[in-house]
Amino acid sequence: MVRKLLLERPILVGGLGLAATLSLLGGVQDMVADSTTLASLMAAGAGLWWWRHQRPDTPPVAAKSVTPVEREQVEATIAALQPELNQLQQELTALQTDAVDALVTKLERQRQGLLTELDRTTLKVAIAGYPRSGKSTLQTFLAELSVTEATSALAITELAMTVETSHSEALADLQCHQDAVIYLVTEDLTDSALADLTCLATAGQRVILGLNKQDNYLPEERQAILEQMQTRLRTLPQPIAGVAIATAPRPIKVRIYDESGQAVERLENPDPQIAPMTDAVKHWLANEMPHLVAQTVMRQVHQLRRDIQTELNQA
Ligand SMILES: Nc1nc2c(ncn2[C@@H]2O[C@H](COP(=O)(O)OP(=O)(O)OP(=O)(O)O)[C@@H](O)[C@H]2O)c(=O)[nH]1
Ligand SMILES: [Mg+2]
Repeated sequence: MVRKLLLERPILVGGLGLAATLSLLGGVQDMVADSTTLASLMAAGAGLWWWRHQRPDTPPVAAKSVTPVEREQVEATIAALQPELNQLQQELTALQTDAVDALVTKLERQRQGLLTELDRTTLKVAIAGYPRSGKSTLQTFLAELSVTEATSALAITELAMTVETSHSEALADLQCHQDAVIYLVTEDLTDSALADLTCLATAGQRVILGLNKQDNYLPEERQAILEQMQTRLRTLPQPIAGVAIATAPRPIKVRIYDESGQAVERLENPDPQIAPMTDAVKHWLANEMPHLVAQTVMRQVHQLRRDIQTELNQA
């Protein structure tokens, strides 16, 4: 029965690993699914049908590209903060406010620090996502990458997004302290995740979206979710790539027949499928370091300007 159902769904072949593929093609091995797995597969198939019929495609909006930032622009913007700081010092001195020097010195130190930050040679990448989305598992692989890719260092931070709808603090943290963001989901984009991505894209942050645990889906479902995701990503103010990965695909049970016709069952661990993600990070490291760092520093400059303005408004 199980085998018959599997055979009736040739689309399964691509997603079940080599052992199962052989089983389906040549009858040498047999992929074994228990009744729970089968029920999940059928429920998932029904869910897919429903999902496809309930959700119209989001119409793409005119893409507003984010202007790339050059180092010189950042330096000029940092320099332009000096008169604002001087103005703050004068106003606070005129008001004889306590601790003028301490405040102005602190802000000036931050301003100088931004110039140093432009020379940073470590790429800061955050892995953000909901609980249990595979962030730590992916971090392990990327940490290996930073050892093998000798060009630049890589600093990876895991950032857990809560299941609440607003992530403003986490997003502010990402924008101020990270050069790029890997955003992990394990299902179709929720409105909350799309809001996060919109916020990051609007700030000009480099983001890649990973649909992790792709092994939880049949290939047809996975493709449908990925397409839906990519359609929604095209509505963002700057392009964000969406890729399907599996950082720790669950083991699959295979049945092998020996020469005497005896069946032996064993569990096989499929290889992780993370190449689209590691390729993206390698590309950032090799080709985009100065640009991504300049973008981050520019966001920090804007934050410092807002801080100075706040002090001026309160003076
Ligand atoms: N099926 C499947 N399970 C996965 C995959 N990647 C990770 N997992 C499992 O998901 C669980 C959570 O993985 P973690 O890497 O700890 O996820 P996390 O996002 O760091 O989790 P928290 O830090 O607790 O929020 C573990 O049991 C992993 O084995 C995958 O590609 N497929
Ligand atoms: Mg974790």
